[in-house]
Amino acid sequence: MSKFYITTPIYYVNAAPHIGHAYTSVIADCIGRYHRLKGEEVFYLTGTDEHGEKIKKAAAAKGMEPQPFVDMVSENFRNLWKALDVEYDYFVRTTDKDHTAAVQEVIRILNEKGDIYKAVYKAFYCVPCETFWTDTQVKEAGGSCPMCKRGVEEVEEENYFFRLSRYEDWLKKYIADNPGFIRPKIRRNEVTGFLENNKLADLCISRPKARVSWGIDFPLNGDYVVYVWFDALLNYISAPGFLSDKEKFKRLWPADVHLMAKDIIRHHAIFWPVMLYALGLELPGTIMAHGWWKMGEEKMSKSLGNIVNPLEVIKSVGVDGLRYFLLREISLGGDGNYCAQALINRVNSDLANDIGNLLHRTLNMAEKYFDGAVEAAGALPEMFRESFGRLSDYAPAMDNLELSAALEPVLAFIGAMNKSIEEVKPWALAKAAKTSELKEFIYSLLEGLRVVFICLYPFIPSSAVRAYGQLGLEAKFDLKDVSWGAVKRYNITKGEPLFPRIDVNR
Ligand code: ME8
Repeated sequence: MSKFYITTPIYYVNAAPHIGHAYTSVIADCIGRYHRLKGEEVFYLTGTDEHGEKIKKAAAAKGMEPQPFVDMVSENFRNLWKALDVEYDYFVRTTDKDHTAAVQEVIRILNEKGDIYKAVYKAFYCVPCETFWTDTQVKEAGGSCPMCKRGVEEVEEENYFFRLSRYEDWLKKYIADNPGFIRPKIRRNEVTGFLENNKLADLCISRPKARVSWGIDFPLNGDYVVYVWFDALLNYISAPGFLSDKEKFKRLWPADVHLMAKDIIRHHAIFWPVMLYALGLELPGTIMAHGWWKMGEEKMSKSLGNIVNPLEVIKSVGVDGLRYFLLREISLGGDGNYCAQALINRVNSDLANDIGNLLHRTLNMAEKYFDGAVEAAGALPEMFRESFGRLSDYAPAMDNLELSAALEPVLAFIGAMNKSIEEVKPWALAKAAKTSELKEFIYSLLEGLRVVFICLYPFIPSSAVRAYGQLGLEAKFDLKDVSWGAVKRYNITKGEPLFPRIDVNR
């Protein structure tokens, strides 16, 4: 059985999750479910990033100690994934014992290889981004953090460094030789441009406890903790068992897809590959950076306070309404503007009018004309030959992480089926007692729906399960069943419409 290993970033627990976090996790869930449809062993890793100054400050602001605070916020993330049907396989927390031990072991290994040294460090630090910047970088950004534009602190202290610079030439060559490693192309160009214009500086991987106390003990010196990003990136190997389960690790590593938003591409496309290479480990298949959900011109972010709570959205459009909107509205890589009206329009048009209505009408007719029992009749009708054929574009698009594009042939087939009802006029066939023609037609709609919900399952899993219940089918989805004529007899159980129209004036 082949495996598929996908990750989301591990999210900071300084505040509750919002639509941006939901976006990444739902994309990863959709891709993971698709690979399960293909019969692969999927390992979907997510989790929370729980160390660093910013977390400690957030805990203090609530009058709490860091550990109970991170326990509480990490739980919020798990609750949201449950509400969003995000089916992960492992939830890593950077305060986990296994993770901590793996981080410390990695530092020992790299130290033995001569990749770690101690030196005085002078730089500017941005607490919200937990990132150091050089004098030039801060000057170029007009005296503030180049990433978030907020104020930075000047820091001068002794620290431990990882010899990133030693691997600069290797990294440049690796990126040049592997065009699919960083995606989309715009991010690949950004990273390549950065490497061409900047000498790769060694990475400061420790923080003195006198300044940052909430972190993993630095194994080479008890007066220090590990830099939060160095700690966090290692979750991708600690969770599949780098130290704790060698067999599992061998089976799962390397990750196939690391998914994240574009703002943390450099950490993943520069620090991370070098860390892995220095450790003698294989590199992940693809580092895929998606765009941002924005509110007007601004990125939706907890620090800007312009966030939308996914749990509130689920209350109005349902879990699959939100999932569908996030996955359909923007193609992976681009930015999107979050707008409640666009969300409602999308749910009403695609889900209620097109998909839900087709299912409901078909089930009504199956019940009315055949008491809900419809036997296999006829081959793939000529009128569906082209649109059904186009479904062969679905899997290549999904394999290539083009989720919104993968939906297009599915929606086109649904459109063709809706149109065929108007053209064939089954009510006229019934009136003329053309029973076999009528049965052939209703069977073809049921078969079409069966196939459509296999393709939609990764996007709207709970609705696909409900639809299968109404079609009288066991909800076992398999990509191999996207073929015509697999079900010999339908015994349908009509239920409530899958997607009631959302009334805007409610
Ligand atoms: O960066 N639009 O954690 P974080 C789209 N702990 N995606 C968004 C978004 C938005 N407006 N806002 C957040 C960290 N995201 C580190 C990661 S990984 C080893 C360490 C999503 O809590 C997106 O996936 O700031 C982004 O990369 C991530 O949340 C940042 O989460």
